[in-house]
Amino acid sequence: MNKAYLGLGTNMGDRENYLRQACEIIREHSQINLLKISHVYETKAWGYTDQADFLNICVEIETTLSPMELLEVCHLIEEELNRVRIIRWGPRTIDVDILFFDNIISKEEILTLPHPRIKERAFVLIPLMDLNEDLIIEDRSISYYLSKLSEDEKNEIRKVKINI
Ligand code: X6L
Ligand code: MG
Ligand code: MG
Repeated sequence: MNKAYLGLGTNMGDRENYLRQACEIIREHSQINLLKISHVYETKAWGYTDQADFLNICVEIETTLSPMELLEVCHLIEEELNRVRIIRWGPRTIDVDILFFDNIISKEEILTLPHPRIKERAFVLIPLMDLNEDLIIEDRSISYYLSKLSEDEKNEIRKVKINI
């Protein structure tokens, strides 16, 4: 069994329900065990900022799938939940990203591990910290990267009382 961390984000329609459905697909997958779900955070949009706020979570899983097979499952979840790509970095029903897969470091364009942009994204770092404070990227802990974020960035992240 390999341990992996996924980041999920949604900012269209019934966001809470999309998170639940995505977790249900993960939970029911015969080759994935869903171990832990972070708190749910409401976050201001990054990248393309003129869009609705997101709900973001991270989950910890163990799996017998390979990284590429897990990536296929992530894409299947996005398809199943009717994700349509119109605007780059635009609104989505669900986005499922592989953040870490064991200790694998990969520079492949199709699947870069750890996820290349975790370090500067509070909407990933904060839910990841709920799951495991000891994760390392480029020889530094995620708590280090979190400490480097500005107060403004952290203020754009709000824990909400939703149970997935
Ligand atoms: C300059 C240029 C600065 C690009 C930042 C940041 C681009 C993040 C894309 C960027 C830049 C992204 C989510 C989101 C997206 C999400 C929240 C992305 C991809 N996904 N905002 N924006 N949560 N809050 O899950 O992350 S689009
Ligand atoms: Mg993403
Ligand atoms: Mg993605």
